[in-house]
Amino acid sequence: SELQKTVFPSIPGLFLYKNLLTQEQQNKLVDAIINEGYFERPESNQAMCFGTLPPFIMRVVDIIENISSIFPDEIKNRKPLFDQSIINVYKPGDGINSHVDLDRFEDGIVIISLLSACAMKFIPAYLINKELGYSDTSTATNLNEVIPVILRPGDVLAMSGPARYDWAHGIEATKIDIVGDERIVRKVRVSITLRKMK
Ligand code: AKG
Repeated sequence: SELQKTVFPSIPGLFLYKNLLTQEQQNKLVDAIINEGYFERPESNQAMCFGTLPPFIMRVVDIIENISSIFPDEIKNRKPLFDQSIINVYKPGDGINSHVDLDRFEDGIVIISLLSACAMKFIPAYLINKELGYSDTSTATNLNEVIPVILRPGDVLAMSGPARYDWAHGIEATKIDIVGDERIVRKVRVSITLRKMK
């Protein structure tokens, strides 16, 4: 299948690769995550790995490594490309506050979406720092500088440069996202965030 890359003119360094993972690849990832037992307790919604990432994640890293210009060369050529992963599980209505990823992580971050679509909202980072504090994205929805990015199962989002440092990203705590004339009823969503520690 042909690789589809969506760019966002106002957010340099933000690339969305729609449907990068086939349904089978997505199913294998979800099965592996369940089999690892990370989420056996109903209250657990986050699992972190450091160092050598598990084989089921490395299979996706292999796919990502083959995408040319996903990151600038100096990021793309580092070894390893990623040494930390966070798996997040969101029930319908769950979100994540708008944030810029911590400085302890290198530039060049990837988010893999599984099982459900959602809208991730990008807002200029200075709004978070200077005006909102660490606020939830619903506050930012009133601002006209919000850029919604619909993430669907199998999509891979890449952030580097301005997308990583100058824009904050978050997911509103809502069961339904409205983006233009699209209405997304959220199901359980799993994401895998890949980063490299400094
Ligand atoms: C983070 O873990 O820092 C995220 O931004 C995760 C975003 C997502 O789950 O899609």
